[in-house]
Amino acid sequence: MNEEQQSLLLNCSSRFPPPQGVKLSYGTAGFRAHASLLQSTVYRVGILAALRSLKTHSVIGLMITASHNKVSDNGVKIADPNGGMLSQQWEPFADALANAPSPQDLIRLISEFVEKENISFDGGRPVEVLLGRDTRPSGDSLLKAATEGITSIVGAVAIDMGILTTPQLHWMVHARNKALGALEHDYFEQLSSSFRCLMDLIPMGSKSKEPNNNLVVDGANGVGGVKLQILEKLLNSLVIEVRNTGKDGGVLNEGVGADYVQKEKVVPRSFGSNDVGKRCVSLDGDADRLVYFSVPPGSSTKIDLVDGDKILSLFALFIKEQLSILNEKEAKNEKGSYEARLGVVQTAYANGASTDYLKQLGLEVILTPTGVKYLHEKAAEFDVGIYFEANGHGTILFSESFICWLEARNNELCSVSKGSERQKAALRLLAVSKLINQAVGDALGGLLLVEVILQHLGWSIHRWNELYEDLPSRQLKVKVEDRTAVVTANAETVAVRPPGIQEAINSETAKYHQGRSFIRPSGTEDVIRVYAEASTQEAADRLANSVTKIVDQFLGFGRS
Ligand code: NG1
Ligand code: ZN
Repeated sequence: MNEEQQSLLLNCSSRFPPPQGVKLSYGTAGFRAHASLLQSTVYRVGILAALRSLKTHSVIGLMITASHNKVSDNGVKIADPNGGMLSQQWEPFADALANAPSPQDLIRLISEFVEKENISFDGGRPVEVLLGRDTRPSGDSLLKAATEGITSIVGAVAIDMGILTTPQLHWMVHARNKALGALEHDYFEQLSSSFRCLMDLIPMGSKSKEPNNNLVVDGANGVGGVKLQILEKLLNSLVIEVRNTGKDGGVLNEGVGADYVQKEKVVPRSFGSNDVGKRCVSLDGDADRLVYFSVPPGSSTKIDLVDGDKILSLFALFIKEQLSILNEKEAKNEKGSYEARLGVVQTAYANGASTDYLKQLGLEVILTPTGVKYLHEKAAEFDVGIYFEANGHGTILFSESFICWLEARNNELCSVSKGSERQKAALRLLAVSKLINQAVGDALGGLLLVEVILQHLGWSIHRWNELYEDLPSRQLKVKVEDRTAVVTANAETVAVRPPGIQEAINSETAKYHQGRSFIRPSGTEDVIRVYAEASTQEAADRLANSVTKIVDQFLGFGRS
């Protein structure tokens, strides 16, 4: 680093002192904390984004959001050149940067890292970092801190893309690095045109007699509902009522949103007995998650939840059907047929009944630790890899080679059997690959794909929910002195530390029919999470409570 660069960093960073007595960690999805603690962290992540951009000679994204957390929290995460999460190899550097005690330490760290990574500052053309933020009030000043961080690296420029959903920013980074249109308008255009294409390809016979085009959306008082209202105008065929847009005084994620609905299994605010039987969907605060639900007759608060596992199952069913149409009969012996590898990826939070169902479909099911960075990585190993967390975060990844093959196949079929079922299947798969975000889980693309598949199959939300019956489950969280005392293995299904805790959990779980339980430290909150499943709700609740007590005995000082 030359002197100009050093003094620029010194001047800027002294205006962003790190908070005292707080240790920050990049966690499951970037840094998250009370917004008042984050000025310095976001400034430093701005520096990291600029360095990542210099290193990769690509556009990088920086998103300011704390997703489903309280409105008073905020957070920051990086989108890598392919639009995915920051390379895990850079996470230790992110942690070190965020926790460097003084400007001098910060500069030393950066100098060493730049040398080790061979990052050059005189690359000619300036490198770009795209910035986005959700609707949190603290977002504006944090965005300024990020901009200062980016511009304290010579040769890096910050481009503010405004208030966005998290997946929109990831999509833009992905598109820009492929030299494609990467503005918000391009995003809406791609989603709406691929949705219309899929709607046009619905077989006449499968359309239900009374197609239900009405959807009620809980926008979590965040950014997603507002963006969906813009998108709806381009769709022509869906009637979307958005509630909890944040414009009517509601608070972000408070009693609303996908996380609340999935964990509490009750209606969000502004929903109730008048909604019995309607198809409803909840987004989270930054619109990278979605869960569907309906209000059963006679209820005003209880819901029938259709979670991420069921969204995954619906997608898997549809994709599997299209792949088998493509490979049908005469196609088998034709030159160029392609046995696409379809795989699904879940975490230990996936309901046991969903995993059984997917296996019955003959699918390869892989389990990874929590956090989309792990799921995404595994899904990318397939030609078509579908991943979802039970909480509704997930997407479908298509390999480049499969997309190329599909495009060639479609052209070929166009000339020999235009309009055939096989050509339509190829077109549908191509449209799905454009509708569903290839960078990260996206509630808007996910919602449109669910809607089109339900229409394709002629299914109501009830029919969809009957794919399999969820095993009753319960999630709790336990506040402990040191959550890092819990260390897990086997995709978080086993706690290997503290010694003896897994044995205690096992002997408790063995008392329950269809019992399953595991614990893990949260990557976004200072808690240990407890998950329990059993044959009845009462039993799942009891098992979760007993495991909570075990955690307390081994580690804790109280439960929330
Ligand atoms: P943690 O706090 O590590 O459990 C939560 C979710 C993850 C993921 C991240 C990021 C659960 C149990 N965990 O992580 O699945 O979505 O937030 O938002 O829902
Ligand atoms: Zn989110």
